[in-house]
Amino acid sequence: MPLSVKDLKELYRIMLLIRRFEETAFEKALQGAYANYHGGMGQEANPAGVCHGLRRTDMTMITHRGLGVPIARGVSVKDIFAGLYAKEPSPTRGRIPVYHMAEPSLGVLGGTSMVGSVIPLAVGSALATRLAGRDDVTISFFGDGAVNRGDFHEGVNLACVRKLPIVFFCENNFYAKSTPLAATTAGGSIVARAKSYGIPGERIDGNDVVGVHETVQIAIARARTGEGPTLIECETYRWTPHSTAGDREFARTEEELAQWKAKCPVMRLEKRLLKERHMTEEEIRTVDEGIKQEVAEAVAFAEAAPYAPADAAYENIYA
Ligand SMILES: Cc1ncc(C[n+]2csc(CCOP(=O)(O)OP(=O)(O)O)c2C)c(N)n1
Ligand SMILES: [Mg+2]
Repeated sequence: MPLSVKDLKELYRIMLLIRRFEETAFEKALQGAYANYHGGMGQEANPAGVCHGLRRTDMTMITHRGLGVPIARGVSVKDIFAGLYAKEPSPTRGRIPVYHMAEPSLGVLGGTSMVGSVIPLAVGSALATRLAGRDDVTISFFGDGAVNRGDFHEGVNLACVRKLPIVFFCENNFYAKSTPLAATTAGGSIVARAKSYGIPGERIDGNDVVGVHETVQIAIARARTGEGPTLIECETYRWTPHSTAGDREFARTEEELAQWKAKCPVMRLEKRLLKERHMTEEEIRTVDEGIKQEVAEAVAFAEAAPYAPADAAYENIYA
C-alpha cells in the first residue's frame, strides 16, 4: 500500500526527532555527561523506515549505533536520556545504558556488546514468537562489521532452516571502526549471501526512507505469513566518528563524508514534502522547534533525575 501524506509527515517527524536527539546525545557524551556514545547521525532513515507501521508486539533488536530504533518504536526521549545518564526513571532503572537499552512493552529487546552476537538472540526471539503461536515478526539490526562473525552465519542459517519470522537488516555504513568493508568481506556484497541461504536479498538506499520502508514491508509480510527470512543490505553512512572516545578515522575522508551529507535522508524527504506542497517552510520550522524543545526538556529531566537506590541492582536477576 502506498504511503499516505500522513505517513510521510510522520516519517519526517521521526527522522528529525532522531536527528536532533543524536546531535545532543553525541555532544553531551563529548562533554563527559555519560559514557562513550556511538552516534547514529546520518543513518536516521533506517530506524524510521523499518519501524514505521510495526505492531507493538513485533520485536526489534538493536546495535550499538545510535538510539533511533527505541525512538522510532515510541520510547520517549526523556526515558532514553535518563538511560544514558544511568538514572532511575529510565526503562531499565539506570542499569543498562546505550546499546542494551530495552523496553519490551514497545518491542525493543535491546542489544549486546559483542558485535554480531545480537543476531542469534534475534533468531531466538523469532523462534519464541513461533513457539508461542503468535504471528509477530522480529527485526534484527546489525552492522556490516557483523557479517563475517560466526554469529551471523549460525543465526541466519538456523532462521532459514526453520523459516522463522525474521528480517535481517544490515546497516552497511561501509566501515567497522576504521576498517573498510572491502578489506574484510568476500563475495562482492553482503546481500550476495542471501543466495547461499536460499532467501531473498535486497540492497537498498539508506538515504531514502520511503524505499527503506517499502522494502522492509515486503520482507515483513513474507515473515508474517510463514515464508521465512529476508536479508536486507541498507547502504548508509555515519556522519560522526565511530564513537565519542576519540577513535581515529584512518580510512574515511572528508570528501566521502561530504558526498554522503549531500544525500541527507532528512533533507531528502523535507524537499519532497515542500515540493509536493504537503508542508510549508513554516510548518517544518514549527515541527523542528517542538522537537528541539522536547529534546532540551528530556536532557533537563535526565540531569535532575535521581539514581536508583543501590538495592535496585539486585532486582530482576536469577541468582
Ligand atoms: C566481537 C567484537 N569485536 C570488536 C568489538 C569492538 N567494536 C565495537 S563496535 C565495532 C565496529 C562495528 O562495526 P559495524 O558492525 O559495521 O557497526 P558500525 O559501528 O559501523 O555501526 C567494533 C569493532 C566488539 N564490540 N565486538
Ligand atoms: Mg559499519
